Amino acid sequence: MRLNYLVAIILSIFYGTSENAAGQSGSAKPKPLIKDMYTADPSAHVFNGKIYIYPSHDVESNVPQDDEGGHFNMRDYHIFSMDNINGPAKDNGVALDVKDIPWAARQLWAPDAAFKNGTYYLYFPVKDKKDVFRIGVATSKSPTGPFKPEANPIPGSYSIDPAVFTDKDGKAYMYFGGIWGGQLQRWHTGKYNASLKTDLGKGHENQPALTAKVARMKDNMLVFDESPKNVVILDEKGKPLLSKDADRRFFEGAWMHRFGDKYYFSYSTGDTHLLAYAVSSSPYGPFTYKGVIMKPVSGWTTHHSIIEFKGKWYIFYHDVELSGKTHLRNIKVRELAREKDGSIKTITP
Ligand code: FUB
Repeated sequence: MRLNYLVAIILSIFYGTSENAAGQSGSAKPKPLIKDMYTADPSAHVFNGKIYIYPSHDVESNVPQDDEGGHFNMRDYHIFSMDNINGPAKDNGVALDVKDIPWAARQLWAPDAAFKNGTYYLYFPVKDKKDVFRIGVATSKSPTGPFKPEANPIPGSYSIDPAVFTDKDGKAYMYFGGIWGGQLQRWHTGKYNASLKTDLGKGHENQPALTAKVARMKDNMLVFDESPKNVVILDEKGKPLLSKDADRRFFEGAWMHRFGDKYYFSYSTGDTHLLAYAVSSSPYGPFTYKGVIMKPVSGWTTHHSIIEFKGKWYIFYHDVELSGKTHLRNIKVRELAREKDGSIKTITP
């Protein structure tokens, strides 16, 4: 028996069918990328030919589960790097701690990152001292930090889940927002209303759904260059999705990628647990709903990012394989497949 064949058999006894570190090849199921801590909401980027993952760092803090997500009580970020999609994912230590953000109080939720003019930017949602989610920014000369936060949140920012997309012309846009615990509904009239706990409530089911927001960033990447605008998603008849359309309307976890000359806005439908997408010829939309990227994973939340790496497309996401608990998640990656027309094939995790 040849030696490499023998090695393959031994490996398959330990690891199942032949697969890489991320568990992607053949019929193998993707495996958690990180096993020694809980990680979620992975925003992946390719910087200098390497993959960097900016996830939430889930911890057990014994806060009971509620509709506002109090049980997601995260305190710091670790950034992971991978030389290739097969891993391993290297932990680069604490990149930012809530205690070092002067205006922040609690709950460091899903972050994202960007690079411009020799500086890396880490964008993060966190509740301020009045328990209102704002979006902050921190800078570093290294993609893995440590990051130094600005003294105040981004002026005019609110809600959660920033995703910063830089277009081919160098213009960068922040997509953000999340309903329920993400507080987007509280800003519905432009003024904060703490009594709106989840969606807009009864009577709004037949109204256009709340939308994510988008704002172009100034060249310094620290502030918005315009007032945030609505990311409108239309149905097949050209009508905005309605609040009651829970299988298709935006909930949280925005992501933007460009494929050819089209802009793909993808997001979580929250309480219906789908990752869905909509397409436009402008980064501002309006977007037309196209379908489901991923069916529900184990755990309540579903949150993703999409990158191109060495000519292939990948989706980073999370589930709760390691813990079985909604607030203690683990990130994974798998390849994203498309039809010839660019539409995304639905993944059943
Ligand atoms: O991780 C906390 C929150 O859960 C995120 O901000 C949401 O997108 C959801 O994944």
